[in-house]
Amino acid sequence: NHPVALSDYTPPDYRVESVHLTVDLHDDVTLVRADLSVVANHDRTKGIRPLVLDGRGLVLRCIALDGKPLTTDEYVRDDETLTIHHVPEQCTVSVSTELKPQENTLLEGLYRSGGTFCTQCEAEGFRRITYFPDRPDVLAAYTVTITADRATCPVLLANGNLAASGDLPDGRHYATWHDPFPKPSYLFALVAGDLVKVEDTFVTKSGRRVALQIYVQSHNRDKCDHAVRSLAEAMRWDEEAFGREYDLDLYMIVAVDDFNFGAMENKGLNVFNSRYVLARPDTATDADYAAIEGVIGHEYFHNWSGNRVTCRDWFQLSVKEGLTIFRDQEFSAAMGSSAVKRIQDVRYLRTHQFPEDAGPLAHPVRPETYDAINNLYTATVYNKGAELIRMLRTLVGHDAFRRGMDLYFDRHDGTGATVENLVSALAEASGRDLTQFMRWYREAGTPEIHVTGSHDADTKAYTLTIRQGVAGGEPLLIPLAMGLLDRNGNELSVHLDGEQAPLEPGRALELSRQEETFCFRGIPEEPVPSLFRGFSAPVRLHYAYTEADLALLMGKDGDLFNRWEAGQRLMTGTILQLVADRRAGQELRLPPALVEACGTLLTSGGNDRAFLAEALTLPSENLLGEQMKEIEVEGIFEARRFVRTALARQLRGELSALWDQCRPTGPYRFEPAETGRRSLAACCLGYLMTLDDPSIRQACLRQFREADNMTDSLSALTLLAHTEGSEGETALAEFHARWREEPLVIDKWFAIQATSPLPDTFARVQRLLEHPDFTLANPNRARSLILSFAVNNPVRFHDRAGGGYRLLADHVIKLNSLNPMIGARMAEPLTRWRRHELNRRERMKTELERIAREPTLARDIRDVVTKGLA
Ligand code: BAL
Ligand code: ZN
Repeated sequence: NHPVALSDYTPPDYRVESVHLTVDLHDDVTLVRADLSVVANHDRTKGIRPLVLDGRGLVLRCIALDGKPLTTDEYVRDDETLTIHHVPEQCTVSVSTELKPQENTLLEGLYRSGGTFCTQCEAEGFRRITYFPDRPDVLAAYTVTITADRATCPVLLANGNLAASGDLPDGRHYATWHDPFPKPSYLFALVAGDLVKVEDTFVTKSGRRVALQIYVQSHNRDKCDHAVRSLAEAMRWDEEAFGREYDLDLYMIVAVDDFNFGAMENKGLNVFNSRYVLARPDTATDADYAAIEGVIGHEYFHNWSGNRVTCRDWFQLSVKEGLTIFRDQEFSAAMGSSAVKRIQDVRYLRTHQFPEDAGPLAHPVRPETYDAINNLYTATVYNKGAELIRMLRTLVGHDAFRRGMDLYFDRHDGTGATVENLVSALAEASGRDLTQFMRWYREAGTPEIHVTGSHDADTKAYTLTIRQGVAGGEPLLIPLAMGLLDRNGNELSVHLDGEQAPLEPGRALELSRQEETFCFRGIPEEPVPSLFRGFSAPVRLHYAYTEADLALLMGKDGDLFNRWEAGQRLMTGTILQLVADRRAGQELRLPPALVEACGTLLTSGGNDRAFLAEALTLPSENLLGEQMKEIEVEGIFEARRFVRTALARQLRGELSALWDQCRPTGPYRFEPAETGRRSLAACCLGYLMTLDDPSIRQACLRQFREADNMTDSLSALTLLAHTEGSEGETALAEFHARWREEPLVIDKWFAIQATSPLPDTFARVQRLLEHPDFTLANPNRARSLILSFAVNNPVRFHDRAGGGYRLLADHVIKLNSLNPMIGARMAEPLTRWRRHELNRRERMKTELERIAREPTLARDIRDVVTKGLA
């Protein structure tokens, strides 16, 4: 029954009104009994349809209909379903199954992480716990009783509110939880273990008290403050920005070490990958703190955009994920620098989503078909999906957007929504016809926007001609936020020919045709256009900026995002030219324009240090590669390194002075001014470390040893470990010895080594795979070593001998039986083979073919490999 097609969607034949679940947890065999109140949801005068329940890998003990056990000739079972042919209009179906969570390495369904029983049900994990119509449009009220050994599992949690608890014979105990909000099975959660609780209280805007509880292993008790604070901030922000209030008396978060996703928004009981909960200044970096704030916010915001209003089917995944990413982006922007947040989000989109959209795994934000649902949790559905919401807000305006969101939440509360439902609510609230916008949800691919400008000195008219090239040919509706600068960098009034008044600030032009022109009047001289301000649409812009144009925009554009963007264009153009020069055997020279522009940033770039750090950061090797039809791995690496070193040589004085100004003045605080200071310090030190100066290396080693926080310590360690010299080995050994008991810190230790540009990195990665701290069973650890190497170290992963490809394929094969969801993610880099030169192409493809030949390939991996080879 694969692939699944959106066009095949039909409403469920049976609804489930309520579920009573009893889960008896044991070290060997866990027993699950589910009593489902089932109601027919089809016209039975036209025939009685069978009740089909989903189930995978289950041991069935017994099944009964209204209390009467069914004999084996009354139902049919295969690997994925259990079908009962004769079902009354309304009945209770009782199913008993046996599980062995301790043997579940998939980390889907019920499993154990470090002794804690926990669940992950999105997308299709619930069917690994019991037989059930496991689809998001079957919403039921759940009552869950958990029984377990009191000594090993003193804490028993499920969704909703605690209804009862008490002792049982033989040292066991129980807890019964009731969740009054009907929910799909993917939001079910259960946790049982020996955990401690860190608590706070939040009073909602209507005055209700909500207990906020974070459950962790006792040794992590001192790493929860930031998560609790982030949760309270997210709750307040959602009340203010979206008018959304929390609806239960209790909000629980449990941190577990073994988790496929980042976190999961189960109603009232989020289960989190511990990396998005645990933080102490000495164990977590600023980036970790920010990610925790963002992910805690994300899961919280799902309470409305995901839980109260879920998705009707998995094709509509973006109605909860794209929308919730947009909401968490806005939250994080409000907590810190919004321009820097936007820069980071766009960099993420370009690094992860643009290549996906240009390769064999490309799919629309709302796909028409899928093979393996786990592979739909993509940068396209999430991050491009968020861009679509952002464009909708730009098109309808902030006020109408807010009214539209209110309408959407009110209208679809307690149900599963579609993309049409979401866009219709915004259309109704704004009075706009958004039909054309729906194309964004249907088409894969990144639109290419070609812009030319022409100025008529006599009429003082300036004309922009804009052509959109998009897969499928039909034009998209695209908001173009823009401005015009004169040659001194002053903002010109943007007055469209034929309009009464200039364009209001914040209003975007709208592109809706294949080619169109916009004529502006009263423009005395050829201006410099600032296009797609704030990255107002997820497109690739083609405009022939000169170096002088870019320098002007970098220094003067009123839009901070486009100031950064201009710098990135200048850097990218410079590096790609050097790649070509290197290929042609020419001596590499750094053009003065870039030195001057960076020098200006260093000396008079303003007080926003976080922004300055972003502006001074060269585009990554991966982003540079994306600009080339055929990626020149070594050329990019060498040219980028040349630019970095040459800039450091020519601007050494300025870099040292700024680094000095960025020294810490007090204990660690996670606040915008301080994170900005630290990131600028790391940026300056990064340049200075390219100078191969023993005194700078010693200063870096001192920073590594003496910093009171992980941010400064780790930035120094990374630079030392990525530079020739004995200090790197010394620091790595000290770091491991100090942090051996902290898994999240040891993940960093692995990742730093995996991403080193030094020539011995492949051999080191091979050694690290044998390290006693390495395990493939823990997704964070597997990602920190293997994916970091494959994704974030192009020059070593793509070594011409092909060892990196073999290593990756070997581990995909190992994960095939252990954890195919993670295995599928690991196979993805190999699917990009078409972008490389012949030798690499062949070797990458050979490894994909080797995986494909595995006799029993899990669906998740087969899906990626098949698409990668197609
Ligand atoms: N729903 C899966 C995890 C997340 O996006 O929050
Ligand atoms: Zn989400």
